[in-house]
Amino acid sequence: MIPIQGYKGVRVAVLGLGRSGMATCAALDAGGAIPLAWDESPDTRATAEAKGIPLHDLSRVDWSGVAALIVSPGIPHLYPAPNRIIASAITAGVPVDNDIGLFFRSFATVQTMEFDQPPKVVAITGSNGKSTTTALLHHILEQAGRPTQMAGNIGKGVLSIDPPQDGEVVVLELSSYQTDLARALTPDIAVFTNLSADHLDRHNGMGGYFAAKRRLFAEGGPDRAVIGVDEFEGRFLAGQLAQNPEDMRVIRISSGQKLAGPGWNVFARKGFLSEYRRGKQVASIDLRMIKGLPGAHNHQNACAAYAVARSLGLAPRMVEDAMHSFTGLPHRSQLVAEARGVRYINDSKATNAESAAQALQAFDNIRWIAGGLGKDGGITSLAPYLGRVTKAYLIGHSARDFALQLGDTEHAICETMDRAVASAMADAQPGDVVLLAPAAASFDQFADFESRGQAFIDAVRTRLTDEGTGHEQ
Ligand code: UMA
Repeated sequence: MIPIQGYKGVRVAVLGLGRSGMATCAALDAGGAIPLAWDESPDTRATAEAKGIPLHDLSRVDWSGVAALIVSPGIPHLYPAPNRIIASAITAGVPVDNDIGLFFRSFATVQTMEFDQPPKVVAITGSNGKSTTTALLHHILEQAGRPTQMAGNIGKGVLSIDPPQDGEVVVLELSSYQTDLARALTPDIAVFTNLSADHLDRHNGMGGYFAAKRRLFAEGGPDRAVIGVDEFEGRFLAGQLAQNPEDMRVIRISSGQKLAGPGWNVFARKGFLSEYRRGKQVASIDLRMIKGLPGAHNHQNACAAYAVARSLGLAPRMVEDAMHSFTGLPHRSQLVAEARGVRYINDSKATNAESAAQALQAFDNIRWIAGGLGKDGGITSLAPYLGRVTKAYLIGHSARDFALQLGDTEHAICETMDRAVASAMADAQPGDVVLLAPAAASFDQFADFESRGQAFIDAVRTRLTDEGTGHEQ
């Protein structure tokens, strides 16, 4: 845990007692502050109380004795409408911050201790790929023997990390909710992967969403910025941050375009990652051979993680070797096993047609396990990718609806995950990919997309173990 500095003996209100709020209360306590903890859900309050957290009703608090209000990322402070407790703190003139702001302030203080190699913080934001980029970079650093921890939007509150060691690299995934409110944002290296419409209600449109992400690169910001330039906003941001086109503090990255500028560029094209500095190629990696990073979207993640690793002084071969042992995030293009030339991929996170499209584009000869609780429009938008599907194995509530939308694509109604895996495995030929990418929510048969993914993993591994074949990943 990172003890919070600067609030010793004073009252600090904490609204929201999920992952970030609980970590914040503990870190404030460790730094000698007096947390006033509250959550608007009675169930969560009961859970917090059971864990020994004293509660303080913030809807009735006298703000005059409160130094700051720390807010969880899921609670709106401005749009679509400010939460009423946050609004009352703002009206009373109380500073509103979040765990990310507290982290950067307290981490800077930790760094004044004696270190041969001061710890560094890498912060990764963007609309897509930030979790994979975060996990991949963390994996590369681990493989290279550098001390490293990861936290943030990837599921662990930033204040829960251990105090950093000498030479450590802390890798943080930050969402727009988190960057929007933090009162301190001072990473050593910051990454902007890409931009597409998301969370627009919380940011009052695309302009607000981009502005929230840009805060990570505010004037006087990171020593190095890694910027995806496949959208105009990224090109604009890179241009704003660089003193001139040769400025090596900005690394431009792309998936699909050859970047010919005179600065530092990393791009993936036709399955190859290339690094250019001042117009000269300095390294190349054959990404087609890296099984844990399939598809153009993952090639962009590879470029971003590679650019950061190079900024931290790692050699290209070391990065390439580490990429080979990356198995992906659980439930996102996760390579589960490989047996008799057949790969088994878990993309249970593909809960809608749009994200299933990403998965389908990444492979050929697909034996596609799909279905569940379908969304509006079903899978009609996936027609352009069905040529890659050898056969579909349909499960859950939407199985019959999906069957009607498959056109000429061969299919079987399997109902359950277990039967779908058994049929796909029996039919699969060397070179095939058995892909779970449901294009539907999981709630008809499972508690969440994680348990659905786990059911796929269990079904695959049990069968392979029974057969005595396969390499588990
Ligand atoms: N709450 C209120 N009042 C409200 C709304 C919520 O009191 O008006 C309370 C809820 O009852 C709940 C708590 O606030 O107890 C929830 O806080 P939260 O939603 O911020 O959730 P945390 O558990 O603190 O998790 C947050 C991030 N969640 C969100 O941004 C929604 C997690 O990202 C993150 O991993 C975690 O902090 C640790 O940093 C998740 C996420 O869904 C993965 N992120 C979004 C995304 O990726 O699209 C942005």
